[in-house]
Amino acid sequence: LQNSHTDRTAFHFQPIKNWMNDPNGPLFYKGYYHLFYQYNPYGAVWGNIVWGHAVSTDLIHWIHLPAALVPDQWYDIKGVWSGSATFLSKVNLVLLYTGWSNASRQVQNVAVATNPSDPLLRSWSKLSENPILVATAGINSSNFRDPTTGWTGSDGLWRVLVGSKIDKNETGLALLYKSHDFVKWQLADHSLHSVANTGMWECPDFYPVSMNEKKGLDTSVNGPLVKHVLKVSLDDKKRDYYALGTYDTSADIFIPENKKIDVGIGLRYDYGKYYASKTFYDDNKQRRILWGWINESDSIAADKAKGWSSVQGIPRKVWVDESNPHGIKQWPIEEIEKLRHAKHSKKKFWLKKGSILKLKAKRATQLDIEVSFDLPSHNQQELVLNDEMAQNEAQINCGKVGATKQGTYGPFGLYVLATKDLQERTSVFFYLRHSNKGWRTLVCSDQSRSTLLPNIDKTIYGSFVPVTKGEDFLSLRVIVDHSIIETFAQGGKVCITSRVYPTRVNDDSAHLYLFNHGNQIVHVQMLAVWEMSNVVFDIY
Ligand code: DQQ
Repeated sequence: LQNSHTDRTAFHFQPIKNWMNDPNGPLFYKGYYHLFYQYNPYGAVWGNIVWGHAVSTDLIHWIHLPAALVPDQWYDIKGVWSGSATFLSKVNLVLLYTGWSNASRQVQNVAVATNPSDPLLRSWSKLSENPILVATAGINSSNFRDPTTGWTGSDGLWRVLVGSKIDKNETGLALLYKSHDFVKWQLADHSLHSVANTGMWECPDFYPVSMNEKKGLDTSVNGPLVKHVLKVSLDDKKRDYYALGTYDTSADIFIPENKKIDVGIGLRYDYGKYYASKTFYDDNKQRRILWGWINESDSIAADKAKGWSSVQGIPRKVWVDESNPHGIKQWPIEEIEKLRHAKHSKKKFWLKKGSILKLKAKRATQLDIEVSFDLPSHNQQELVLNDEMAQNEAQINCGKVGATKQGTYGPFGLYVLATKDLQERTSVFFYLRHSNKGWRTLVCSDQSRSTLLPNIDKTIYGSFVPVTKGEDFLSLRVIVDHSIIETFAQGGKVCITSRVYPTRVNDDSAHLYLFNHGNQIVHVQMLAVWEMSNVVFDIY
């Protein structure tokens, strides 16, 4: 058995070859979106990290540029690690990043765009004052990294966060620094926020969200109809957690809406693979966009053999979930719809118990699928507080059910990247579970039969789905691109990203099915399947 060459994606962001990890400093400037990313120019495993760089006018078609930042100073000679971009003014753009120094310390540095008239931002110069932040008393220089985009407070001072932890009790925290010029910084006497037992907080991200509009907000905006999202990447779990809360500017602290689902112990951006993510404010379309790194589920040996590792998820627009005061919604940016063609759709039909319905799709390795089902009528939904306990329960439940066990309502959903005999298939489905308070909805992404290959992480992912009053449907959007499957349930309230490596599925032989293994008949309100075009990346 062999990984098929079709593992490489057709419309996700990937370098031509080699290793990639975190997205860094995304921004929009003079008509171009810029993506920087952690990149190893010399191999398909982590190491020798530089800032890879690519530009695009639509976030889909990319031009690869030479690396923007490479290790060439004592303070970053072992690696140019993650960081963010900040506009000090419309034409004054800086990057703030972690350097791994010659003495293996983590320090923060600034690079300035040296030719602001170049829309491709090809030249950067590192400040002579670098490093501008070093770990001081009480901070371990091995836990001191990933500065955020800066924002200004009412006092006009710049603020940034740096991820850290307190060693003795594994408290994760976001150190707060202030500056009037982005060069000389002062550590505040308290962190912006901390949560016990969450371990190292990598790649913090902190941004305002509007409570009454889907529009995004620039990073310094605050006010009565504004809440804030604090996201951290938990090194121990390799998962991105967020919380919605209030940013009290006078005290300079973040107050979560609900302490039980505080950062690191509550909601996740994605219940599959998704890490070290970062947002930026897109001035061009007044929205906030989220990028996330999706690593491989196969072995290092397999990555070396194929010569590359990791993809970036399709950028997502994020905004507050109007039906849930604690959560946000995420949806693939609208530009991706330009790749849709050859639509097959069907409306209002029944899926009998036990049915497996083959759907039309010529090239089922590259699809965008939307499907919605009627919410079973006597279904009184119990809303679940998606804390860690609930998350474990969801994952265990999805694992137990798999896509084959029969329940009352479900499992029903999609088999994607399936062979005709269903020996290989990934199942994305709903399953309704009864508890003494009513029904609860689970959404699951089951990789257990995604490939005949051994040595692949085939975890069955799952989460509870908040189905709120007035919602009489259950919906899925699933984007399939060879080895990545991104699921957006209930309009983007819950997301699950999976990596899969089928051996017998290629562009001509991949199949797509709808299935219902529940006891009850299921009504499909709407189904639409689009084939997706390939994207050609250019090299500058
Ligand atoms: N990746 C970077 C670090 C960051 C980690 C190094 C997260 O700056 O903490 O490649 O994946």
